[in-house]
Amino acid sequence: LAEDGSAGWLRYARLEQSAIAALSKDLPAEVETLDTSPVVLSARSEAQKGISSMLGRTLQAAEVADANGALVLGTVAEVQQRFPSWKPGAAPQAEGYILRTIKSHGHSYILVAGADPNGVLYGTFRLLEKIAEGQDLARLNDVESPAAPIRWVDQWDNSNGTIERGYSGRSIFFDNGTVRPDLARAGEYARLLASVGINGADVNNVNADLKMLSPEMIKQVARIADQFRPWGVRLALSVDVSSPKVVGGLDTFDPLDPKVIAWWQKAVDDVYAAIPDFAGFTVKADSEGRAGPAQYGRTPMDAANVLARALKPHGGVLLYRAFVYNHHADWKDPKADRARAAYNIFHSLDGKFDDNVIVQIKNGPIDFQVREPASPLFAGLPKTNVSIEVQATQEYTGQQRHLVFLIPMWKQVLDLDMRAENRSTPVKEIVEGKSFHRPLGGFVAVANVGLDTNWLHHPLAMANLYGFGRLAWNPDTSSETIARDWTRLTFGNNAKVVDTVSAMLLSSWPLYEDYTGPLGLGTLTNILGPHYGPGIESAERNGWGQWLRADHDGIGMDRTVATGTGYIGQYPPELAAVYESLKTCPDELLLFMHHVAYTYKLHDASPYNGETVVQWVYDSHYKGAAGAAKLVEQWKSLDGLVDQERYAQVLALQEYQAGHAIVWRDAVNSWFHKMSGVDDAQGRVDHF
Ligand code: GCW
Repeated sequence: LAEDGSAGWLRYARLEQSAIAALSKDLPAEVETLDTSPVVLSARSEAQKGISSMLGRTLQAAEVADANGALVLGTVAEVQQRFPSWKPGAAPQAEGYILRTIKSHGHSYILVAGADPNGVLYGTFRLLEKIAEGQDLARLNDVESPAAPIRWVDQWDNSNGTIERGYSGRSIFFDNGTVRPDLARAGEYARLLASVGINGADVNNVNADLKMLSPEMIKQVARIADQFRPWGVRLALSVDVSSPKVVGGLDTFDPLDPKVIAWWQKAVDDVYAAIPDFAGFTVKADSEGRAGPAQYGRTPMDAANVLARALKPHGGVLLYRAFVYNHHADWKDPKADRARAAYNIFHSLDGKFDDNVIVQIKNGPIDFQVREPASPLFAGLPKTNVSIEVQATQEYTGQQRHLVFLIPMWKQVLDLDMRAENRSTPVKEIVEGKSFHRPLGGFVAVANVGLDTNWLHHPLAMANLYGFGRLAWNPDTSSETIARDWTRLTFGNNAKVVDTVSAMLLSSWPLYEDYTGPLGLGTLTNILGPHYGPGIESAERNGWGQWLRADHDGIGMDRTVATGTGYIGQYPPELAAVYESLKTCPDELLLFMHHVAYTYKLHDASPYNGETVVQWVYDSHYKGAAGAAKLVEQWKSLDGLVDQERYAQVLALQEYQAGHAIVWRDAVNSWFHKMSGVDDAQGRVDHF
């Protein structure tokens, strides 16, 4: 059987006969829809599609089901009205749902009761997932609510149809300066997003087309919103803060100028006239050459609030990115430090942003490297709404030509306890709004799917998009659960397939780190070129601030308060103390936080076992490359258990990755050998 991956994880593959028989006794023959909103009608058609495909059974739509049971879709209030004796118990929060099986006259009614239409849709997808996994339907009893209201993807699509940092073909939204005529893929994308609870999508590059807010463009992007609407996904746009000048023809875009304020108000009103459920704007300003309020001596707060006030009456939000830094930094200045930038700029503005502004913070303080500490800004804005931005598109992590399952990386940041106010404040609870009682907040992933049939090029890369949705819904979900659930939906329930693919996924980030950038040093990709492949020296002696600070004696950025850039002092005191001291700083972040000799000894405990920095680099690179070779063997063990098309695609990619891992290994090891002059204790690196 050939499969092209176009369905993503929504394959609804036919179940084994035994599973079909077991499920069928509890699955009614009819579906009754208590609500006629487009989102609930999507839920109904999805249920019909999924059940017919997985079980080979027709689910009849009925206005009022007969007495033989039904799948019932509606809001909690509607379901209660339909079954007055049903007691919902704990109520779901906004967009949440209840899944419950009740018996009436010996027949099963499966209730999907949403807090609202989106909740009904999410509950239906969850039910279908349970069916796909062959779970018992007789005693459904789930109450689920999302962790936070903002659960968005960003696309970095340009209106000419290219995608910045996209590795899977051209834009599904734009072509040739405008929205493409055929938007079928946009609707399919929204369906995939909805299936994991994602409720917003910003469709254009944060390096925004200056004309995005022109009337013609708004008319066009409204067509994308039409595709999203039945799936409860709201459209958002990235806008450039110079729009009042570029689109509006004003002589200024100073956010405090009354003409500018009035222009934004009108522009936003026009957007809502075309797109009534518009979600809001994302703003990148004063960053990497983009225009910004700094030009007029204004702050991000000034700009954010003006846009937010225009959006507010319509229920829109403004996501202002904290990715603001100087990319012409002076590498000769030992105190210069790009990692400090976001906190330096935003912390003093805490409490001054309007309540529909969300400051969007990248997971780490630099830029989506293979390992970074959590941005200190997460703990630095207790009176501001914040969201975390992660990157599902693998810019620095192999560009979907290497397998890197990013969920464990994101979880490491989400789970990190910042110890703000000397109490438990894990990043996930900060962005959920729990830690500081914020009304808004959440999760954003740069996704960058493209026109490639399978969306993300590497068939296994879709696990990152799926997993992002799962984490945004509930960041406590384990990486193992996500890996296994995604594999079962994507490749079926065969135990060997599920075990093998999830093991591959779970090992992939650590082994990629092993053969690329060690000990918190950054990915070591060529940052001046495509951000792909080894380019160790490219980090040094330029304005971009991703410095390794390597010389012949030692390596690493000294970010301590005592002798370095002072970056560590941006963390709350308890966490700062952990990073400041070489004794307690975790080795995986050692070279991010400290400058040490190549012969500096790592901690005694496993996996470092008291090795020197340079020997660790040699060993981990051999280990990582061996791990990449093992992925090939693991995948080969599935020959015959996975359809031919995807089997062949993944095999080719894993073989390529195994080869490229050797290129990486040798480039990094020879560079360290040359820099340090220290030989490999095992004599492997002497051939350079
Ligand atoms: O990671 C860097 C990318 C840029 C990107 C920027 C950002 C959209 O290399 O391509 O620009 O981050 O996040 O704004």
